[in-house]
Amino acid sequence: MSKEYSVKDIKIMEGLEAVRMRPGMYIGSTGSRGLHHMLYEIVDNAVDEAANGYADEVSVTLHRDRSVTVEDNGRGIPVGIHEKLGVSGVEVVFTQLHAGGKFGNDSYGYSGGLHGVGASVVNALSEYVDVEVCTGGKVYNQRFESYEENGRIVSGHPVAPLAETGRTRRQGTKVTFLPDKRVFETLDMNFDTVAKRLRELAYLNRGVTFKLSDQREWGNKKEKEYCFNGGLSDYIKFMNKEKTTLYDEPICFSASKDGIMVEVAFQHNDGYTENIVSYVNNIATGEGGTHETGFKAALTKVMNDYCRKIQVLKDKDPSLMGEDFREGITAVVSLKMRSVQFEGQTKTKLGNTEARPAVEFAVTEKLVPFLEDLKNAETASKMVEKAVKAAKVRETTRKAKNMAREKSKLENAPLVGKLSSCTGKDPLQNELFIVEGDSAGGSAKQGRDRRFQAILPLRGKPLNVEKKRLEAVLANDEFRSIITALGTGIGEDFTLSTLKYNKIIILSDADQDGAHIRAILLTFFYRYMRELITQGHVYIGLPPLYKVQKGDKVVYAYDDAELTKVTQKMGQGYSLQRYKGLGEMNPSQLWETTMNPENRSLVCVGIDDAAEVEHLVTVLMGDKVAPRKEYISEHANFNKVDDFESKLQKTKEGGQA
Ligand code: 28F
Repeated sequence: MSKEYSVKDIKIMEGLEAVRMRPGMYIGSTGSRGLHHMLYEIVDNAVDEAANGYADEVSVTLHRDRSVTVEDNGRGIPVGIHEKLGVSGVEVVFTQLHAGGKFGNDSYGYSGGLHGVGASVVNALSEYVDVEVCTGGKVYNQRFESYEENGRIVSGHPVAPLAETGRTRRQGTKVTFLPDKRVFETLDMNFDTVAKRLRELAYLNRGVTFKLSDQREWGNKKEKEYCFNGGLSDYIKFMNKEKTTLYDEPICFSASKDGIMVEVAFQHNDGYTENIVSYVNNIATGEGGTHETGFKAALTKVMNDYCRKIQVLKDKDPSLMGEDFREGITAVVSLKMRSVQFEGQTKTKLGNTEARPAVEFAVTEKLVPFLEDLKNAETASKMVEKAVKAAKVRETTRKAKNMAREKSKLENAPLVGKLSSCTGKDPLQNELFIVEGDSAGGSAKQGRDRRFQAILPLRGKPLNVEKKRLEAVLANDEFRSIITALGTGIGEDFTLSTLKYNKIIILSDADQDGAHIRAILLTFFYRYMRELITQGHVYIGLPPLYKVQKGDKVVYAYDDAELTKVTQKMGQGYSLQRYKGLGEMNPSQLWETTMNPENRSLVCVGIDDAAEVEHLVTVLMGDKVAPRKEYISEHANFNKVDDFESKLQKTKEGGQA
């Protein structure tokens, strides 16, 4: 189907060609994460319409043929003809490559509804896109297709101009698209992943209803619906659900300054760690940035001023530290603003300097009157009391930390004695295996490549640090040897710059104890060295579960599914060994199956959904037994890695999520 392309058409197509040539530039990857970004681009446009107050419902449907439908009940994409481009607003949104592409030059316009930022990217990477707009009592449709024509790929080309196809009283936009199998490694959206993102959007956009329907399996239709009229306050309640909170209602407020809308909610629990999650335009800023800095600075200032005002702090007393006011805090900071600069390793750090004063303004304007309002006296005094206690313990912990640091320096040898370090000195090459048990530790020491692989055997279970203060952690030998071996310091002193190993690989048995040790180690890293996880340094080693032997042919299987394949291929007359623990393998087997980078498989631990991980750590590691029993009875699956870590985003080494 060829026709003369006008100069305008060629310019538009060149734009979409650019997307198809380098999809990773626009949606991050062509693996599972990139596929989900396709959906999120369209959902974001519907959310824009809702965030601007014109829609209150967004629905997502996953179809059998792997196409996806997103629908909102907003005003509908404009159907009028764009005066300069001579095509409808719908065609503009789906064929014009907006400069603001989130994954292009990482600026993203907001609130005033710079819609359709990513719609053209989705169009370029889809086999087809069907758009239906209901507005002004009429239904309009337009279809875009990507196809190959004499070796050339045409991307996202309108089959025909926007056409009026019926009448209706409804209004809104409905987009159905089929991601192009020539671009994506998988077309399988993950229901839980999508559901979690929609739940997060529901918390961030109060009062908007998000629906998800999975129609891919006959007879196994799954539905989810989220709507939180409490918005961020409900989000805080979700994250604090299993915790003992110091006051019943989260403190929440919002304010705008210089065109930046700031929303904040927080609530203290009786724990000792801080958990602050932040967003810009509904995008999680896992690496923090100027908005988080503003929140921390303003909270510290407002709370210290308040402590002085009520004479808890005398003039001669030093101010409390920010970390004292943040001990036990669960907080969410959500900004809506234009032309965002994302920075950092994974482009999830907010760089705009103007965001800091905007957040400081919101906290100062709203928290000061809150504290002074006598109806909040109980809450205010709980916050002050918690901070004063934290400051006292900090003082003693500082001494304990210094002592521990001195001790670890002084006793470096015996402490590190447990550690079999490697000869190589390049942190980027080096790997530290934290191995459960002395016998496995012994095999790992003998089997490893000592040029770049260090071994730290753990004797028994380390301390569960959830609900423990820092000095208890520092007093625990196992963690002291890990802290010393890694070289990063801990908590507030943590710095990645002195990390001695690029990969920290947890090797534990594939049984309940192994899973528990893994969970304890991950809790420790999550609580006191979180950047090790967010920067992708923490891995879980996967030892084989089975050894299948026939004659001198030996094949290892890493899970039940693989065992079936291996035994089918092996045919009759094979012998089967089920490994109960790492200690059953001799050094060369352990090396071959689990440590040799050539053929081992590792799971990289990441945090895809901070709120979910926060919630899980509390449920599984906290001191309340009932919710843990309930969760485990629902989810336990101790044969595989999928238990506690399953909520942490996992990617195979060198593979996709
Ligand atoms: C299922 C996905 O994409 N919803 C959208 C709108 C509404 C407007 C709009 C969108 C042209 C280029 C500005 C309507 N009336 N859901 C969606 N709803 N885009 S996308 O305008 C796009 C303009 O950018 C809209 C008045 N103003 C804006």
